[in-house]
Amino acid sequence: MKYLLYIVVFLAFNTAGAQNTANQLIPQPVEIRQNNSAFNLTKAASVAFNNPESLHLAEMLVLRLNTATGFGLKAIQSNKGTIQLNLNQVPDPKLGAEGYVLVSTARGVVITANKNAGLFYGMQTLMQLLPMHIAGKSVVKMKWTIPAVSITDYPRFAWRGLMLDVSRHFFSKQDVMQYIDEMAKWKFNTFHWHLTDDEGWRIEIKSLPKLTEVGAWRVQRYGHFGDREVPKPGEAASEGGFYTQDDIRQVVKYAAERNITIVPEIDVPGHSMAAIASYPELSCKKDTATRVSPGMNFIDWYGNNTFKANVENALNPADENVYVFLDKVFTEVAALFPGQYIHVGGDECYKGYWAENADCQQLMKKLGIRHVEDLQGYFMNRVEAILKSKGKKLIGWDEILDGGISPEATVMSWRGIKGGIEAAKMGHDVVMSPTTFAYLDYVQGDHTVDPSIYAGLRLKKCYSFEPVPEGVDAKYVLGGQGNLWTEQIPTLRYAQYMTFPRAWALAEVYWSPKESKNWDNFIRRVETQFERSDVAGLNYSKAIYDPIVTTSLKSGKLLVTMEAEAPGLEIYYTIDDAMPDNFTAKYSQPVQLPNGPITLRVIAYRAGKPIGHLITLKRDELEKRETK
Ligand code: TNX
Repeated sequence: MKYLLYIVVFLAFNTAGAQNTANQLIPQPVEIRQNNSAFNLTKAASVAFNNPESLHLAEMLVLRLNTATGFGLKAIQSNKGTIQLNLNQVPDPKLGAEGYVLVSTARGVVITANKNAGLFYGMQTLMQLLPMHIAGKSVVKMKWTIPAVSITDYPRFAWRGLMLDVSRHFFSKQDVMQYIDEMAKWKFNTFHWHLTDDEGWRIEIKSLPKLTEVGAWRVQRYGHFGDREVPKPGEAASEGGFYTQDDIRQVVKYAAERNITIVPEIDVPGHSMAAIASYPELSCKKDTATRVSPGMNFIDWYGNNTFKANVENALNPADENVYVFLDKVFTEVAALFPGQYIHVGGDECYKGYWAENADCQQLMKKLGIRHVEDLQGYFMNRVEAILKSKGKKLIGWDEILDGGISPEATVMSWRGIKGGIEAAKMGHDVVMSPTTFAYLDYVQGDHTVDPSIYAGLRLKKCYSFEPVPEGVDAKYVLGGQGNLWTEQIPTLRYAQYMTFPRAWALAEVYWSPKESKNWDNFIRRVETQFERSDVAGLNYSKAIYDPIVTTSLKSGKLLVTMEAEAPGLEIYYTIDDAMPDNFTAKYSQPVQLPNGPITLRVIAYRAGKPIGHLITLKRDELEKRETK
């Protein structure tokens, strides 16, 4: 009883101080005007759609509204309803295929669009306009108020993607659908599904059963991915999984209902150890002892994009059987995915085994190729011909430019934006997903707090991304993507942590007008989305509350700078081996570290309460991060 009273008091307080959700939207709409009233959703409301084609959308909306409100609302086909989903009879050219207009008044909400995709995005905005409890999974008794607004909204780019790597770690069909669901909420429309790599082949190919009988499974290993012990001879492979073709069809349909096109990736000719473990004859050495990599270290990196693979993981470009194999693979892949693109990888292919192979040498002679690197061009052109014969367009990582590729090929720029610039200047369509702004596997906070990986990428850096580089004709930039490689990501919940909030920054970069970009405004909205995510049970990183500690050398002394991405933080620190709190030194300007075996301890506070992680850095670590 006392508990109930508490809830009632809490809710009364909560509605009185209801937040203005119109200021919280991500991505920021093109145009939003707020009027001085509000709509109150009650159980007397109806959800109506004017065109039978939109029935599934109305049903989806009703399901989501009913879950949290318990109102039992129904979807009806009608021109009148409290919440109205209307397809335009005469298309509004400004809105294109994905835009929408949302008008809420005291009487109700009307969403209009040219196509279902636009209605769907209007619905996502509506969900964000409702109080955050709408994202919950059980019924809450409260006042469901929507501020009165007029929104006109449409995307800046047609390609707004996220990539999920399901090879390094396998994610179940349910996980993938949940990931797709989250993407849709932030108006992403392209799901790049990285289905094959050295660590597992994840898509059933009926004409090549060993790809999943063998290639989907690796020996069980624990611990840091990349340092794991190699498979022992005869050791059983029990870890992994794959999607049946029925699974794939189900995911494709689920995505399509959420306006998401799936771009499947079959990564060739490199990154192919799982395929070679299944069919060793596809490689140069044809080593029948080849196993799916369990996350072992088999590549020596020399920097500057040069490396050596100590285990062969590339298909043999001189073997006609390889193209027969690829034809079978792409026949089945093309039939499963209705989208126009198939991603063929092309990245990080080690060609040392090609150079030693007599057939490859002969092929090079025949083609007049001097450098083995250029054999990749030959291979990619053969792959493109296969895709064309299936009615599909080729997209690949920026390495597909090496050795020449037809102008119709689309280039995904990952090694910075250089490849994208070069490709666009050659007249290729490009998708921008550079490591420098869009690699969601990189560490978002301090690498002594968050699990360390190749590099770091802060939220603010993601948000600062401009996908159309100076001097590039915007018409060649289809859009951009965030890439979630999963070497270090074993679960969906951790995948969410790595994806958000950075994917919100990218969602806004790819959707909202360039002119409306405003970090201070964005970071405030991120914090309101944190609250909504807590209600929804969505995981995200709070690295914006962790101090960013950088150092430099000044007259032989180490100077330490501390800042944080979230607004309104106070940073407290110690250098005397005491635990910091809001009574120890408060950071206001760069601190010169005295000599000696010093450890810096830092934590941020807001409104008198600690927030974020305690960061502990010894002198040698501080020296290492010296930026100059
Ligand atoms: C490079 S990006 C790769 C991936 C790794 C990633 C890690 C790309 C085309 N290839 O195989 O997972 O770096 O950040």
